[in-house]
Order: sequence, then C-alpha cells, then structure tokens
Amino acid sequence: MTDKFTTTDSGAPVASDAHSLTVGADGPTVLHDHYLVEKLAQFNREKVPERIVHAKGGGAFGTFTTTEDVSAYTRAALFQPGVQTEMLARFSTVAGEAGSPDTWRDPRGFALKFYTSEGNYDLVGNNTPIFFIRDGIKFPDFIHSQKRLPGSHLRDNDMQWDFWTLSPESAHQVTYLMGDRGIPKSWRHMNGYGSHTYQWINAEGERFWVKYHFISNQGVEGMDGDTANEMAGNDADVHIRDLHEAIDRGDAPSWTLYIQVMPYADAATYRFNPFDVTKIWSQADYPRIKVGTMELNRNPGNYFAEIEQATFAPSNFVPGIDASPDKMLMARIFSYADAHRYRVGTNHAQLPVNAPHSQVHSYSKDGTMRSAYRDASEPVYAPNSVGGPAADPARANTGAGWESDGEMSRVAATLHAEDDDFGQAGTLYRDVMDDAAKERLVGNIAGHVSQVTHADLLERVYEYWTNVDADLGARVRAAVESMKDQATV
Ligand code: HDE
Repeated sequence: MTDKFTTTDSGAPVASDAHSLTVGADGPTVLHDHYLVEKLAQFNREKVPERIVHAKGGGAFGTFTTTEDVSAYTRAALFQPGVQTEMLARFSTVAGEAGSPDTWRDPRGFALKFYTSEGNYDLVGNNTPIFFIRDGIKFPDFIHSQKRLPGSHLRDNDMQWDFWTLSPESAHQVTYLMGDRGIPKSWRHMNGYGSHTYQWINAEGERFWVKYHFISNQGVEGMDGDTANEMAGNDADVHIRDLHEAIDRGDAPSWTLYIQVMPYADAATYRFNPFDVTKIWSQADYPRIKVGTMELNRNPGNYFAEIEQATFAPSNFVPGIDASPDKMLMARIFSYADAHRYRVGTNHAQLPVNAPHSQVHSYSKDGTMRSAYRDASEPVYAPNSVGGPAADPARANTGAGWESDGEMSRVAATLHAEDDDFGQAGTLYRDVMDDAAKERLVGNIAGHVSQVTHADLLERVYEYWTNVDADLGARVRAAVESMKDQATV
C-alpha cells in the first residue's frame, strides 16, 4: 500500500477511485458526486486545439554551448564565448494532424527555445534552408492546399500541384522536398536551418545579416519512400521513439551551429535578394563560420505539459539579434504569439516550459490562468514615479532597422541580378544531385504527380519541372506517362 492517497484537484481526499456515488448499489448516480463531476469535466478538457500546422511532433531539452568567438557579429549573451544555455527543441511534420505518421514526405520543423540570461530566444526553423512561398499573405492558402478537401476530408494531389505550379517560387523547396532529404531517417539525422535571414548586432551597434545552419553530428540520412510507407503502418511514431530512446540510453544527439554572415551593405547588391526565403546564399560567397554545439540530453517529464504546451515564437528575440525585411518573417512575427494566445492561453508564457529563466518585469496584467504576479507595492503602469521598472534602450540594443525607400507598397520584393523562381532549383538538380539521386527525385515526383487527375494541370506540372531543368521535365513526363499507362492496363 502506498502512503500517497488520491485527492481532488483541490487536495481533499477522495472516497473511491472505482465507484460513483449512487442511490443504492443499482440506483441512479447523484449530481453531488462532485469528484465524479470533476473527473469527467477535466477529462473533457484534456485536449487543447492542436497546432494548425506542425501538429505532430516531439522534443527534448538540452544545452547550447558557444565554443567559438563570434562577438564581432553579435552582443547576444548566449553567443558569447564559453556561455552555456539551457534549451528546448521540438521537431515536427507540417501538414499532418497530431496522430499522423512521422514518415510522410514533408518538411520537418526544427523549433528551438534558448532560455538565455537576457530572456528567451526562439529560433523556429525547418530542416530545409528555404520555403515554398515568399510572402506570408499566401500562407493560409498554401496550407489549405496541403491539407484536406472541405467536402470529402481527403488530401488531394490536384490541389497541391495546382497551388505549387501557380506559385512558381515554390520550385526550389519542392525540388528539395521530392529529393533524398524529403523524408529524414530520424530527427537526429537531419540538419536544422533558421531559413530566414536575421540581423545580428554587435556591442558597437554594427549590423550584419546572418543565416543559421545546425549541422547534424549524427550525419544526414534520408528514408526512401517505400520504407517510409511501411513505417507509416508499422510504427507511425518512429521519429518520436528514435529521439526518446537515444536520449534514454545516453546517446545524446548533437548539432554544430554554423552561421553565414553577410556584411550589412552587401544586401543591396547581392546576386540573390537575401530577404527572399525561397533562396539560399551560396557558401562560395558566404562560407560557414562555426559558433557552437547544441546537445539534446533530457527527455520531457510530461509530453503534454512540456511539448504540446510549448510555444515557440519568431518574435522572441534577445538583445543583439533582430528581424530582417523578409516578408515571411514579418508575418510570422505577428502570427505565432497570436496562435499561442488562442491555442494555449493568454498567459502561456508563464507555464514552466515557456517561462524564461531570467527575470520578468512586464506590465502585463490579469487574464485567464495567470499565476505569476509582482509584489503589490509595485506599480501597474509606466511611466511611474514610485520606482517601478523602466525601459532601458541601451540594454535592449536591438536593431536599428534597415534603410528602405519609406514608401508603402504592395508589390513583389526587388529582384536581384540572378533572381528567378527556377534558377536555384535547377542548380540543386544539376550540380548537387548525383545520377542516382536524380533518378530517385524523378521517381518521387512521378509517384506524387501520377495522382493528378486534370489533363491541363498535368501539362502545367510538366512545364514547371521543365522550367527547373529541361531534362528533368522530360524525365518526369515520361515517368508519369508510364505509371498512368500501367495503371490502365
Ligand atoms: Fe510556421 N507556424 N508559419 N513556419 N512553424 C506555426 O504556430 C506561420 C513558416 C514552423 O514546434 C504555428 O503554434 C505563418 C516558415 C515550425 O511548436 C503558426 C507562416 C517556417 C512550427 C505558424 C509560417 C515555419 C511552426 C502553428 C508564413 C520555417 C512548429 C501553431 C508567414 C522557417 C513550432 C503554432 C513548434 C508553427 C504560422 C511559415 C516553421 C500557425 C503565418 C517559413 C517549426 O502560428
């Protein structure tokens, strides 16, 4: 017999774990069995709304250690030499629901929260350095096209290719997605990228443009489509299991962080618009510079409390790190905190997994589920003359913004010398992939495209791949036609 006894949520001992209060053994249950009512009411509310994207995922805690000296580029406390920072990582698929298989072909989320001495820094990236679109105004449409039809509730390849071919800026990311990195072997075997360009500011106030690359020390390995389909049936949670078991057996996975640094003034003339998230920067132009190591070594104690309720937000910057004029990043800076207030609650930042490990002196007040509050003697407004907290711009030292023409416009971002939608996708195909990888790419695309039903749309898909590369376009057409022929014999 344990010395622990069951209580209500308010701490009073309960009479039974097994029997409701009834009138006689076989009579009606009474409404004043308040413990039964509490248990059922609580159960009905166990779920919070799942994330609208990135619903299926898992994560772990660990540390980030800055091993190199990058203080010339940022004054952020976490990136000063030798500093070690506690952190949380969450990995996810994008389009599937909370119970969907880990092995569907999809980008993987790579969301990081660093509990720094200057507040939380969140870097909410993916396992790909690029994205499908370049303006956040398209994001809800893009996600609708990847999710389910309103009538049948089925996913639909017509809808996906319709959106992709009408949004040719997707070509680089779709080439990546259909290739060997489209399904990772495990979360430990994939790289993570900040994807957007960010701004770093050093102690002198000098600004730089920066891209983050977390390179897996386990090596990058993909999973082929057949194995992925098999795993979807046999072990739909294989990626959650892999990470959990690796950490449990003391085999802590790690990643080395590198950055690419672009001098502030280069942005205006670089051959690709550096604020377009569908583009990478060539490493020949901006080589990788090592920063430090991230290690994941502690599994969550409770999945719901620490992973489902984790709220990552690209708006969580710290002094020395700031935004860039990337239109996608701008939209995300609004969107995530708004999603958290709706999904988890106004005071989500007070939950232990989200609370900073540094002091909080905000002037926020009240709201559902508030547990943190300041001393009653402290003022609830600023400015005040009674010694309450006051903003310190020198300490904040965020970016000075960036130069712009000052005019409001609703147009595409400036095209730089080599900017077009298909160029980098073609380079990925021609220069990065070997013959075997090209063959697998064609097979993966054809498998997906063979389920497209409209003839006009099919022609548009072939044109899309021909724009990436003429040889690739011809091979996709031949492969799809042969699959369709076989399906009709
Ligand atoms: Fe997200 N995204 N996203 N996204 N995203 C969410 O946040 C959104 C984008 C990414 O493990 C949501 O709490 C908009 C790019 C990750 O908890 C939501 C736009 C990249 C995660 C949201 C983007 C990402 C999310 C869903 C276009 C890679 C999971 C509920 C402007 C660089 C984080 C929530 C976790 C989650 C919005 C585009 C990565 C709805 C509006 C680009 C890893 O707020």
